[in-house]
Amino acid sequence: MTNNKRSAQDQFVSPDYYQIDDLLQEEHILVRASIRDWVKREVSPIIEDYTERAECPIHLFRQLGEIGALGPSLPEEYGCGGMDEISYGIIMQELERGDSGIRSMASVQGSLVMYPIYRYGSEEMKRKYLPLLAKGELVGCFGLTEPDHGSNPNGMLTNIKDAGDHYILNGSKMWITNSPIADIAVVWAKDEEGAIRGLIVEKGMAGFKTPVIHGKWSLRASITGELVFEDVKVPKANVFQAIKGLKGPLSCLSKARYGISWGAVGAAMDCYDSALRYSKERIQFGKPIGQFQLTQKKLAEMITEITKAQLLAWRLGTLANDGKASPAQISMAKRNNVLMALEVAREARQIHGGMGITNEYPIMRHMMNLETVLTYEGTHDIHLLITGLDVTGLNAFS
Ligand code: TGC
Ligand code: FAD
Repeated sequence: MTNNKRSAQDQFVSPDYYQIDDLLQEEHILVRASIRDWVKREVSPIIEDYTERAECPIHLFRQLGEIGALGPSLPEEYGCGGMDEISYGIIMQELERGDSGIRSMASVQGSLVMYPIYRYGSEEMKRKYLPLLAKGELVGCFGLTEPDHGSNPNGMLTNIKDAGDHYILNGSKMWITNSPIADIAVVWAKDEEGAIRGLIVEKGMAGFKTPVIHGKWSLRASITGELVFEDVKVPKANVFQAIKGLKGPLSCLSKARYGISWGAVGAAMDCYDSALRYSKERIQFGKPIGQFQLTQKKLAEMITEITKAQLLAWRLGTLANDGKASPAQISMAKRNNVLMALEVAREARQIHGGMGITNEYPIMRHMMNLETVLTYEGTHDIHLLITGLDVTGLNAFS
């Protein structure tokens, strides 16, 4: 079906006010060009319709694998990309420029499913799952949040009990991206000593259900569900032996939050680009609205904030490449860049006037998506408190 909406035509031109491209290597520019082409070809023409129908474009998983967007910075020996952290960030930026839900598909698979298997799993687990996950032939999800434990995952109730050659898993997880379509779930649960353990639960295991969560006005092209475990028998070989404690899931979150700090910049760039073009085309009072000082103020502030966020993401990327990006530095970038993107979306919406609330333009979709991005992977306020703890040494959580 041909889609004639302006958003489907995708005229995006990337803003680079501070010549940040000069800081990138040739491979980064090439990666960006290939992902951008793919988004223009495969995402933009369909995303508004999928969003309207609240349907996940599941067919894109294998394509995400083909373009190298699933686990891009994990090693090639397991079928992954072997790229650096800046390339990984750029991929997330380009995907979220298309839609936060598409970036979510890649973030969860790469950073929250493949990364823990690579970092904490046995060699057998790595060989069994990573190549298929990298190709998008298997879909994974990550279960940390529970109905009564969101910001405070340490309080989780989901548990495993030793039953000889297997564990018995009970409990439930809430708000899990991709759970209803996932072949495997990386689940975090407490053992009998109260230590948090990570394990792989496979679709079809008796007592394992994944109901869909309906009624989201945000991230509508991403499918979200629950994980319900009733006496699920999980083989001991499925439990990560190399990690115990909350730092297991939090280390995965650091990887994903890093990607989001780049991704949010992509959503902001798309809103700015659309608003800039509209401000030159839309005539009121006999002149383009971009000629009014109040419109220029909005656009000037938008590009200033985008440029600052681009620099933050790039510098965080160089620290990550050197293995020096601290969790608190990642929190600062996630928090700053997501709020920046949401504020840019709101200003862009105003510049588009009434058209800004329609799906002729990508603005409202980005704005609705970013409300989720502000909350998941650690809420805006939790990241502020992580920065507060880092600079004062005083813990607001305990
Ligand atoms: P706390 O005592 O601070 O930490 C426990 C242990 O973990 C270590 N640690 C980290 N390690 C790696 N990376 C990080 N980011 C880390 N943060 C902390 C820490 O050093 C400690 O290690 P050790 O050796 O001493 O045991 O733990 P706390 O219970 O006080 O919690 C702190 C707090 C509130 C910051 C943490 O619980 C938190 O970040 N809460 C937010 C929860 C969250 O982000 N949930 C996200 C769920 S997944 C999701 O949203 C996916 S959406 C994906 C998509 O669709 O794209
Ligand atoms: P709560 O923790 O109940 O927070 C409610 C409010 O209280 C927030 O404003 C918060 O900042 C504030 N608050 C809480 N504690 C404090 C404090 N100490 N000081 C000050 N303020 C505080 N989780 C997964 O495990 N896997 C996934 O794949 C996943 N995907 C998601 C997809 C979507 C679409 C959404 C919406 C969420 C997803 N999540 C996922 C869950 C997400 O990580 C949680 O929603 C988030 O961590 C917040 O938890 P909560 O919703 O329970 O809010």
